[in-house]
Amino acid sequence: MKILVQSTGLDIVPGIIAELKKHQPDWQYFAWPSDEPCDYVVGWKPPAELFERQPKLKAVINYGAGVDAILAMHAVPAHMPIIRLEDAGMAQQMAEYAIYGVIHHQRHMQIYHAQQRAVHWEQHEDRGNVRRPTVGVMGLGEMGGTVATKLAGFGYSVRGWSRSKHEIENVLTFAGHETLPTFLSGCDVLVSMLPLTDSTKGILNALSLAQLPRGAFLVNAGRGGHLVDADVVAALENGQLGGALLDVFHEEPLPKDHPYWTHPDVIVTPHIAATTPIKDACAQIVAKISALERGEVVSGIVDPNVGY
Ligand code: NDP
Ligand code: OXD
Repeated sequence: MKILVQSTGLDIVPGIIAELKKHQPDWQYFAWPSDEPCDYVVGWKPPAELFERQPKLKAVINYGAGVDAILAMHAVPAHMPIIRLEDAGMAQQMAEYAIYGVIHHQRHMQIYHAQQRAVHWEQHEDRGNVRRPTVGVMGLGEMGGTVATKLAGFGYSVRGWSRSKHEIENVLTFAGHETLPTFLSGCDVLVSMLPLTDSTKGILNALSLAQLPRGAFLVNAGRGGHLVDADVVAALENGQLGGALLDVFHEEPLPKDHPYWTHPDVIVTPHIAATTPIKDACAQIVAKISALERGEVVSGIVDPNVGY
């Protein structure tokens, strides 16, 4: 078996090859660019040239959970399956990221950080009336499903929204676009873990943000394209949004003059909500390729028509 490993932007190819070898020392590995005809490519944003130079490929393994970038490039031939990573150690990180956002909002951490900078001591906890926020999770797949379950386990009142109906213990679930206003109306904290598709692009805009309770907090770890940035900034300015924890952006790195950088109620992180852990990812990649070679059906096959 010959595996081609490619990456755009990050120098992770040697590490991936070393890790794959630990699982399957008998397979042969090639770093892109290579014209050695390979059976599978493990890649992140592979260019069209790769597919022109690799006529024997049977499938592409996307080295990540999100497939919006690979689909937008239109480089993968239509007949070739794209298989994505499922969880692979990312969902737990996502849950940690979401819980951080919820606690930041619930426990007034933005105020206390500002107070510390001003050397000012003042308590804002309302001890007589402790109310935990209701958290809404958009997207109930590998990431969102875990996030919702862990938040519910932590004692939060949790609601979730997805395309098809999900049953998750202790989570109030909603499905479909017609339920979006009802779902949003109960979310003191909104956590988005959606994939970026034609249906979800710009989904968080002036109209949908207005359906949240006033002062709601937004956590976005899906993709920047879910937000209409001007509407988010306006909602922060007029108090409809109480703050935001943002990990993903239309343009990455986030341009230096973007208002998110300096807004007092926004925390910016550089697309680190969940990074792909090489060990888990490579174990999953080897398992998927081995299953494909045995003629088995594998999970995580992307449907290009729906975009995830
Ligand atoms: P999944 O495919 O497992 O889950 C996607 C979820 O979104 C599903 O529940 C799906 O509904 C729902 N969904 C899709 N389209 C719609 C729609 N139009 N309306 C309502 N719900 C919809 O993906 P993952 O959970 O693995 O990953 C989600 C995204 O998280 C990735 O695509 C990526 O963008 C992002 N991500 C970000 C990272 C970061 O570090 N910031 C790291 C990893 C991922 P249904 O269940 O009905 O199909
Ligand atoms: C992913 C990501 O999609 O890192 O895996 O965002």
